[in-house]
Amino acid sequence: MEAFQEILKRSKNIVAIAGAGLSAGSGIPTFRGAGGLWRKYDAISLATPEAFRSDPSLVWQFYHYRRTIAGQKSPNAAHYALASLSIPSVLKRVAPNAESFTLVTQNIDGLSTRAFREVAQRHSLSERDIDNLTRDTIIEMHGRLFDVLCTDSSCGHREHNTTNPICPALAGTEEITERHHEIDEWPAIAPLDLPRCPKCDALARPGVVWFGEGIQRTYTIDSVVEKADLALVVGTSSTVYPASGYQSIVAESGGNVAVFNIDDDTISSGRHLSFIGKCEDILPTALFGADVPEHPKAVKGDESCT
Ligand code: BV8
Ligand code: ZN
Repeated sequence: MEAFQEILKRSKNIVAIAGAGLSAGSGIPTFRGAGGLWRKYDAISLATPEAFRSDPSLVWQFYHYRRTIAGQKSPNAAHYALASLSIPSVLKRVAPNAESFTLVTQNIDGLSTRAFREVAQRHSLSERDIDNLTRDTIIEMHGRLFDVLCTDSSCGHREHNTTNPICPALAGTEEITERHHEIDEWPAIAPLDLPRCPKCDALARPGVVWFGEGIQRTYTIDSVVEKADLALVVGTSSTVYPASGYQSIVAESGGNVAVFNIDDDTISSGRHLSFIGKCEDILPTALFGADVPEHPKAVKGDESCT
């Protein structure tokens, strides 16, 4: 812990690379964890353009299920700890030499952005500052669960829509999903009854990045990673590219890498510090030592989906 705080004190450009483990403490299943989606549903096969083309009803039920869960959950202490680093005055306190902090998250649940908005409001930042800091310090590289995107590329309308169910035909299907793991028992919803683009009425899709699709803001991320001298790798199995490659870019450029994970099997060699345990328990202390900022709304560990 001392070694980490020494490194924090002299770091200039900090990047946090987060995965499903960051939201596990909020009760959102990870892809691999015991109750994780990966086992129940082969997310790779469902999270692809091919799957959506061949069965949009199935894929929309998969994302409706995840929208329903994410809509019921709240950020945990790890979300708030990272969100606090997006506040310049707080970053200065934690890392006095830091010029920048950027969170690059693989999560599409929106909990990091929600945590930041709350922290920023408590620091009485203006709405405009909150929007600018959110844009500049939080990168949702795999898109957002509550974004919907028109499938007609000539229209390309994208909007943030947290309505649940997003269309009447999906109502209640989350129950079915919960009970029946056998995919073929999900109702076949006609494409005309699935979410449609409010602009051109074409079929709409979840605003997330599917396997085989380019990630969001790739050039911004590359420039952040290239200049970073400290990477915080939080709750990720580092199995999906390009996200899993960023920490070695930081290490290869002489930077430090600190890993926060319940498993120590994600630890690779080199200039690494590793903190094994629940990130919602360890990260706030590692960053703030004894004076962890209070976050009244942070969910306590009993919701965990580790
Ligand atoms: C692309 C959104 C090209 C959708 C997701 C090179 C080599 C091999 C393969 C590839 C390669 N380059 C590209 C590929 C293909 C592919 C890939 O990486 N495949 C893998 C399977 C090998 N990559 C892509 O397709 C990427 N796109 O390459 O496009 C291109 C380029 C330009 C232009 C056009 C095309 C895009 C990949 C993005 C896919 N979308 N999500 C959705 O969510 O439905 S990926 C999704 O899975 C997540 O976002 C995340 O990235 C990944 C899951 O990983 P984790 O988040 O780490 O979760 P996991 O459950 O695995 O692990 C949780 C960890 O937390 C564990 O370690 C656990 O121990 C820990 N944990 C649990 N609880 C806690 C905890 N830790 C701390 N505290 C706790 N409480
Ligand atoms: Zn459209």
